[in-house]
Amino acid sequence: MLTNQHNLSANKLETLRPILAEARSLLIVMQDYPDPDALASAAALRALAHAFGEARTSLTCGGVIGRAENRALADYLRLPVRLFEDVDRSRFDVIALVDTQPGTGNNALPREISPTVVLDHHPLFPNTQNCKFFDVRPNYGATATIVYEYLVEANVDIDIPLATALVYGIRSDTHDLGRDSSRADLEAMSALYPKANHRMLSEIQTSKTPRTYFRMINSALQNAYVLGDCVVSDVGRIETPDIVGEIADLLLRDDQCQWSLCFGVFGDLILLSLRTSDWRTSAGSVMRTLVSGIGTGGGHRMMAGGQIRCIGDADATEARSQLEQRIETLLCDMLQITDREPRPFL
Ligand SMILES: [Mn+2]
Repeated sequence: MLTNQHNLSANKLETLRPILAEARSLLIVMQDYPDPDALASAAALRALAHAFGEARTSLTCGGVIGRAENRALADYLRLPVRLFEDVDRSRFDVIALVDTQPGTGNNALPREISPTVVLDHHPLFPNTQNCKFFDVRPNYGATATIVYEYLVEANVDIDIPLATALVYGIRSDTHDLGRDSSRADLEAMSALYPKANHRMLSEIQTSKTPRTYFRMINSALQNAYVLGDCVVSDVGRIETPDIVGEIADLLLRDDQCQWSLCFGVFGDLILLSLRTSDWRTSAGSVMRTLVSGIGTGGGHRMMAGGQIRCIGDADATEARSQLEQRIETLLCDMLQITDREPRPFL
């Protein structure tokens, strides 16, 4: 039996309970390219809704589940994730956003639609405050931890697959509790870990991945260059957006740099992923400045993401390199990098 960690006020649960209990149908919307935290949070919210009432539940996203690990997780959970545009949203009486918020630019919910429920751990967006129910805790390392607390407070049984997903979601968003995590994440992990399927955790983490993945890593490394203590790479056109974050994570492991920035082109978007191991400056606030006026973005202290919609052809290298140079100049200004001559990484 899991014990209540007292992080969640009973009041919050009692506000959410009737919303889920009275819902006939629940549409859960994740980010366009859901990560393990989003998948686990959506599965957990579905479990909560099913414990409270009889809502018919659909899980949706605007894109695809990209990374092989994330697909393996969704398969293990038997999560039917549908494309948002294939669902008639007027047929749902409750819409919930998990691990994202209305108007952030990374989910498919049209801006004019206000969801009923928002559960997230990114900084609070202004639109969210107009929603009927929202619980946004930027100090938490994972949305999965927030939803976990609701399950515990409501005494809902957490089965092995769900415990496994929550563990994987928390682990992946916090890099094994080492990055942007809180005491609550540790408490959730401590309670859930013994219940998780450890063989499955290992299988998900080492799932088979197509050869294109290795080509992408190869070109990211070949193209990388160094500005001050920041390593930068443009991976060009990508098949799934998650790769920019993965490459930024990989490049941050360089023992001579405290920052990493990765660009990628997806559809008509230029995606950015920023990571830091420097505690003095927040990656999230740097990212907000980088995309200010030209795109959307944000994040946490050590990791952040952003996106810029291209007016012209995103593949046109000339326009893209101008944009990237503008961003690099801003980055150098903020990080007080004086030597702005790019040096090859390898
Ligand atoms: Mn998350």
